Amino acid sequence: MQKKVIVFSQIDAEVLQKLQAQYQVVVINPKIGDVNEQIQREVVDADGMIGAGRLLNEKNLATVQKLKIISSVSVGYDNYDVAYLNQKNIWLANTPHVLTETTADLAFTLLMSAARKVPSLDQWTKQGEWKRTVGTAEFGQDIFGKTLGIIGLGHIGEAIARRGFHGFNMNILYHNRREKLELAQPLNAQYRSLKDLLQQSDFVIVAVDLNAASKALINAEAFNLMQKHAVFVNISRGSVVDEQALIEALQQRKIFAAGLDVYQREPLQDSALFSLDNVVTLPHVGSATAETRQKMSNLAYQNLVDALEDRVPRYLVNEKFSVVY
Ligand code: 8YV
Repeated sequence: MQKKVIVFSQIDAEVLQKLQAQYQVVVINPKIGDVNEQIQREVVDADGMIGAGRLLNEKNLATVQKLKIISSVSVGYDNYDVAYLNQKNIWLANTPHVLTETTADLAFTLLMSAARKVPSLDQWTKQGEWKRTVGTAEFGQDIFGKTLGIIGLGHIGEAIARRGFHGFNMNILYHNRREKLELAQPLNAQYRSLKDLLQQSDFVIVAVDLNAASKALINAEAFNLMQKHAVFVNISRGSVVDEQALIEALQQRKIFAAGLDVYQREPLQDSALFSLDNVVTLPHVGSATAETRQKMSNLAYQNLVDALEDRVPRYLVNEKFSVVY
């Protein structure tokens, strides 16, 4: 009997076609009704699921009978109740490595855009406001040779450090669950406590995964430790930051600017961030290039097929209990 696969978000068209040629495929469509109701209905006799960006837990997976694998087209897996999946013997696979460099590029895009006021000065120019030589109001922050503090030195954090060290001659500080002495020599990366990193960095980039230890890690106290000329960048998960504390720090000019790709609630709507001229807001596009998303979809496809064909997928989250970022 043909196995059943649920596609619960948009995936690469070629991958979708390959799945449709191999399995009975049901695509969850937000336009025809409540997504959770569709998932609850279709998951009963499903063998596998593939997609990203949706909460999957006891609320919509309670009716599963034979679900073997959830293949996430993402490296982060905070959308999934891993303990519940373990309880139901459901594998969870992710797509590490293929998005590392693209996401690090985006982190530096946000760093440079925020440091040099790119969005607000672009609008200022386009609105015809450039009627005089630029002055201190238009000045940004130097980047070359400055101190970059990275919170979370996983694969993405390390790629960010490489860009800072080799590309901008930056002094690299990092805070991580463990010291990475192997990076001390090639990147002159120096471990710091979170407090020291925040106080000593000209630029702070958050690249941790979201878990119980990192939730609201960057709060009002953290922003009070940062320097007034400092630029803050978050490409991890919105809930790692107390967003209201960040808004207040920006409103009170406790830091120079911020560059954000993730938010406590997504999509970002009706936010106080929209009225601020010292924040760059992007719509969770860290891995959003055609080439990278195709690589992620292909990897997620392979993880799914391996599981459905009784092979152990290469990138399992819950079998190895390791975070691969
Ligand atoms: C995903 C991401 O594409 O991989 C991750 O963890 O955050 C992005 O690269 C996004 O989560 C999909 O919704």
